[in-house]
Amino acid sequence: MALLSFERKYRVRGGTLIGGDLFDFWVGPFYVGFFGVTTLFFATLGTALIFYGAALGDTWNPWLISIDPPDISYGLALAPLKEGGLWQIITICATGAFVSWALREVEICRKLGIGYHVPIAFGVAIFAYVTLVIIRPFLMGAWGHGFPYGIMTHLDWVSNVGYQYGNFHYNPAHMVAITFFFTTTLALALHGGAILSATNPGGDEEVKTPEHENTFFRDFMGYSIGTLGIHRLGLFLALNAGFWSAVCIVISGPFYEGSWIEWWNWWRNIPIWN
Ligand code: UQ2
Repeated sequence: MALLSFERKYRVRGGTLIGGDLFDFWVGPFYVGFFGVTTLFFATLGTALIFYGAALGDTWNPWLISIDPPDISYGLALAPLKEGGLWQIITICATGAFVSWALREVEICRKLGIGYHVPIAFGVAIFAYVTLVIIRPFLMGAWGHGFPYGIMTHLDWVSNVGYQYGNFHYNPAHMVAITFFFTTTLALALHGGAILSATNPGGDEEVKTPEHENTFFRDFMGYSIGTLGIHRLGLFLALNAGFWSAVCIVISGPFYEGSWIEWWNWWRNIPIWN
């Protein structure tokens, strides 16, 4: 189908999740939709509040600006704006914008008649963020357990919380998450290399086909996962990286308060060699 007739077939009303025809139109290349409007609302309000919070602080150095969550003593209550209330509203805006963005992706998928793989993938990233600033603080009984919104301060938070549980590198879910992150980069490097080598072979060589990609990996390691399979594997690896990151932080505090170094004593205590 030519691009223009494809556009005519696809750029029609319908497929919305809410509100029927409300905002069911495009602005230039961008689909708007109900969730485009809610994204814009939350993102604009959240960004404005970040600038307001920065103006209340004592620096405009971008590296040092920080919007901090409330003190632990506020528990799960709303805090005054300047005492962490801004952080609370900004967290609502961020979550609202991310979820709106995912639902706008869903509406576009429905219009196109494609699967929901992209919004589901984005949903796992949202889940990791929500675990850090909503689920874990809620389970621990205070919004103050969320991380501060600042370039340096969020790094300090990660470091402090990591060592509060001994050393996060001994956290088994952290180990699994890191392994998935690394394997994701390995798979994408292999895949990117495979695609570029076949489509852009250099010299006067003609463009090659997926058979060449399959044959390379069969000659090389006796196995080719296939052109569809490599994308399934890539999505699987990347989603697991985000998922196990969320698991590794949500078990630290709500379900285990000790040191992850000592956690491994269960292994030394197995009766066979104890
Ligand atoms: C492949 C294939 C591709 C690829 C890649 C492979 C034709 C163009 C990269 C090879 C990948 C394999 C065998 C899986 C490796 C496993 C891990 C955990 C990294 O076979 O099919 O399509 O891009």
